[in-house]
Amino acid sequence: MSHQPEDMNEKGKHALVFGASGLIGWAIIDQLLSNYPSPGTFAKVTALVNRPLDIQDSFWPLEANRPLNVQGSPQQPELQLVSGINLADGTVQSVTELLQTKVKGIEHVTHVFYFVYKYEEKPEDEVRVVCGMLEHTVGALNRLSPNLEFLVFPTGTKAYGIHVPGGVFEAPYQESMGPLPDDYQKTLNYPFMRAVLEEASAGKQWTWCDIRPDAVIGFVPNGSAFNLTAHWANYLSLYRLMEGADAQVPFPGSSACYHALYNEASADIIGKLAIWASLHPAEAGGGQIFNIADQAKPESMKDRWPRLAAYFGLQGVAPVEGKALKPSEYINRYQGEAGKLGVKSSPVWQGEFLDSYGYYLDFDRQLSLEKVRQAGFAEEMDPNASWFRAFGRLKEARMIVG
Ligand SMILES: NC(=O)c1ccc[n+]([C@@H]2O[C@H](COP(=O)([O-])OP(=O)(O)OC[C@H]3O[C@@H](n4cnc5c(N)ncnc54)[C@H](OP(=O)(O)O)[C@@H]3O)[C@@H](O)[C@H]2O)c1
Ligand SMILES: *[C@@H]1O[C@H](CO)[C@@H](O)[C@H](O)[C@H]1NC(C)=O
Ligand SMILES: *[C@@H]1O[C@H](CO)[C@@H](O)[C@H](O)[C@H]1NC(C)=O
Ligand SMILES: CC(=O)N[C@H]1CO[C@H](CO)[C@@H](O)[C@@H]1O
Repeated sequence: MSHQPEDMNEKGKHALVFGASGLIGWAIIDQLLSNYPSPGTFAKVTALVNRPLDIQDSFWPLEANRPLNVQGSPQQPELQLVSGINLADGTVQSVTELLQTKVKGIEHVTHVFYFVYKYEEKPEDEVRVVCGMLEHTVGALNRLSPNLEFLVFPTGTKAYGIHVPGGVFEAPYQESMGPLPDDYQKTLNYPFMRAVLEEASAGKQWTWCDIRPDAVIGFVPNGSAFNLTAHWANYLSLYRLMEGADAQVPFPGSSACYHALYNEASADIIGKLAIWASLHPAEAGGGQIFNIADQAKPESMKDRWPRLAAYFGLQGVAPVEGKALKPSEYINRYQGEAGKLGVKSSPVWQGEFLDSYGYYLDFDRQLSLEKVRQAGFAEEMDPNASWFRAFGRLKEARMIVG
């Protein structure tokens, strides 16, 4: 009995998260360190990032990090943070060497969460880069991690053509819908990524699934990600600073977008589903796709915007077409003021693109959650609270005024 702790550590589950500094990857580490789904499920968690990240700047819940207790059941999995995992421009051989050199215990990895994304201007370049990184990674894992049981990766609602003007399918979107018309289908990374995983897992001991959210609500430690939450938080906090308490802030978009139904996913619910799925290979494996959202019930920006504005002490109102500055224009004009108050200047990458969010998604696009519910994952979260949680984290990290 007294040797149990070490043994358990060797035999316990070891989660490896690629893209741990990203919107979703960050939340997977957060959930694992918060002992989801239960204390002791994972013995080790390894967070892999590309650009250097200091553990002090990670905002992960580390205060509870205590040694193993006498029963050998960890209070919190042991965390290993590894920077400099650049998967671009590699080969199976180079990624194998990189992981072998830098990741302690790579041979004991049991669960992989692959949440890497790299934007390229040309879609055909992006398909090549994104698929190359995945292919080299799973090739390396096939050599290094004989105990691998499950791999989770994300796709998105582009698979249902939300970027095609007017939409393609009728909501609620179901996993069985697709493919898109040819011109659009060939610019998607997802089918190519699925093909990579099908081939790499064939005849192997591990299986995989694909989880599919619409817009993700979440937080990243330095605010540089391509993401709507941080963009709107920047906008609303500056607006409050410049226009004062209770000022009216029109929804930055069109009336049709304001009324369109949708259901967003917090990075937290995506993290929970990813972990749940990885622990249920019989129910969730075999390359299945699962839609995910905070709640099955769709809402609209008419429900959401007043609540988001109220968080910043503003009155969110219906759009006033053609009059207001777009969020990124407003931010560019007034950011200097925030700087004077000592707020970190971290403009959201591709803010101009994120402005279009309120203008082009003018049709109902809610996801059906029937399939994931049938598989056995029933958790829901309050989407209003998810936005507030992400705003709170941005405040704590002093990325927005407040
Ligand atoms: N965000 C959404 O609204 C949304 C919606 C639906 C689906 N998705 C899908 O979810 C996936 C992850 O998205 P996300 O929003 O979490 O992405 P993200 O916030 O942009 O994070 C991307 C992650 O990939 C890492 N990365 C970038 N280049 C890398 C490289 N060369 N080598 C290794 N790692 C690299 C980044 O690490 P560094 O920071 O260290 O560079 C970061 O951790 C994407 O496939 C995306 O399509 C996202
Ligand atoms: C934050 O973003 C800057 C600019 O892109 C980058 O140099 C830095 O490495 C990033 N840090 C983290 C922790 O992602
Ligand atoms: C979020 O807040 C809005 C506005 O108060 C409300 O209409 C909506 O029902 C809330 N959503 C949930 C899930 O409570
Ligand atoms: C709503 C929105 O545009 N979200 C973006 C957040 O970031 C990811 C990539 O990291 C984009 O794919 C999403 O479109």
